[in-house]
Amino acid sequence: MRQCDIGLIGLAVMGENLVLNMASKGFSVAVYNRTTAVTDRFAEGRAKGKAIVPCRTLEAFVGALVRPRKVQIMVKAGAPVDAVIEQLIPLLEPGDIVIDGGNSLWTDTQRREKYLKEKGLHFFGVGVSGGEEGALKGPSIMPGGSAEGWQAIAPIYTRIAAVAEGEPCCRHMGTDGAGHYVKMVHNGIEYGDMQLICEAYAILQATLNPSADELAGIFAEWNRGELDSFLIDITAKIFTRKDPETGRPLVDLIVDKAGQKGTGKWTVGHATEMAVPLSVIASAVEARILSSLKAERVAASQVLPGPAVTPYAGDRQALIDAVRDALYASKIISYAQGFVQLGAASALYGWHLNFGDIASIWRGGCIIRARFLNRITEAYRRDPALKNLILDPYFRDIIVQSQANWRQVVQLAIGHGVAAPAFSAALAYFDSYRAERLPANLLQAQRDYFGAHTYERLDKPEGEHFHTEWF
Ligand code: NBP
Repeated sequence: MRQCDIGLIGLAVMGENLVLNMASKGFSVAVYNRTTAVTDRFAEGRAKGKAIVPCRTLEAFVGALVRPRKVQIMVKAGAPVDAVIEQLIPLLEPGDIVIDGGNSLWTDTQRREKYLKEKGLHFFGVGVSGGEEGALKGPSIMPGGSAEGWQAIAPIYTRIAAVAEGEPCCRHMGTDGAGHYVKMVHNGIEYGDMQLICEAYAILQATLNPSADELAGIFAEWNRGELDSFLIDITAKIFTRKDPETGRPLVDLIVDKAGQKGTGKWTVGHATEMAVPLSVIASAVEARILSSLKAERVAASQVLPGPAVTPYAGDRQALIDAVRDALYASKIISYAQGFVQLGAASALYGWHLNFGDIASIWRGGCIIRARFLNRITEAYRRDPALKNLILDPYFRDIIVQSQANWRQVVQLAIGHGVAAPAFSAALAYFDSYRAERLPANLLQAQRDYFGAHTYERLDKPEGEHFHTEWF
């Protein structure tokens, strides 16, 4: 049997397409799937005539690989990954490399890396973004694992990754769970981006009531500027799609209940655990949860009236431009928060994440690919120790210039009774972060009042604690 460069277990949507991507780049791939019929169907279908070796047992699969063996697992995240690892261990030899390319929780990856290291095996947690099409044509790839293991797998993963401005969208992120963590935050940022776009849409609808064709034009126009990104582009295209049955814009017929798989919640949960404000992404996760309460919302809409609304009488184009500015400023805040989270996790786990590299590998292949990621890379190249993206001169200037429009749009949303939780959270973060003084003095007094938690005083040295008998 031909010795293959790499093997992949799990021939569902992502696995199949990754295998075809690898084969198209000149790598030979052994494949295995728990249900043999799936392997057979693939072998007889899309894999036919390609350097893809279908294997019906794990023994045959492992035997088909060149050493050190590289085995990518692409099965459902969670217990299935552990099950496959357990089956592989007796078949592998020290120095072999196991790669989990699914959306695994980074702490699972850390646990698995430690476990396999004790057995002399390398374990890589590889974040893969881009969905089905990305997997086939070139995803953004975020690998985490040992430097030694990376040497062995780098030629394959940098070759199958998307290419942005001549550079592969794949860099070694750091040890153990670093790759899966970065992928998780990527997904959180994706949640934020999508919610911000939806709020821009909701505000435009409430104030200007544009047609779907007009909305398509607005988003297409935005996509020609700094907002140029995959998500803005597909949004413009979505508005152009007509339902063949009714002739109406398809988007108007889609039920307003959003689903989610969990990576957004993981991102927000760990940010909170590390005391990192992640309000834009948190708002996005909550907005999806609230949207899913459709029956409750419909009932509430009958008994909870909103404000009396006067039609928007201002300049139409000026408002469209203002919404664009509010969207961009809010997006910058969302990324600023996400990168602060990455910094905190990097310090916590000793990953030495390179933020400029991270922004640059998100430029291609993945869902959040966008022109403005270049600006983030530049900001971190200017100052690798940058505490917060909004302190970088480029982003600071944009936010300051957008500020009036941003505030006007949030006020309009509030006045019209339109929920804009992510826009509002972004603006509140900006106003809190730039505040020399917050009302936390009163909060500390309250804590001291009921719990004798003590407080510090502005007129006394830092670190000196005081308590008052309030009653
Ligand atoms: P799924 O997440 O739907 O998993 C299906 C695969 O897992 C099948 O090959 C199935 O084998 C296998 N499997 C299961 Br389920 N339990 C198993 C077990 N105990 N032992 C062995 N194999 C088992 O596939 P997917 O949508 O291709 O996603 C794969 C991974 O990539 C996931 O972690 C996902 O979160 C991640 N991801 C997905 C996307 C996307 O757009 N879909 C994007 C980025 C990342 P069977 O055929 O025998 O049932």
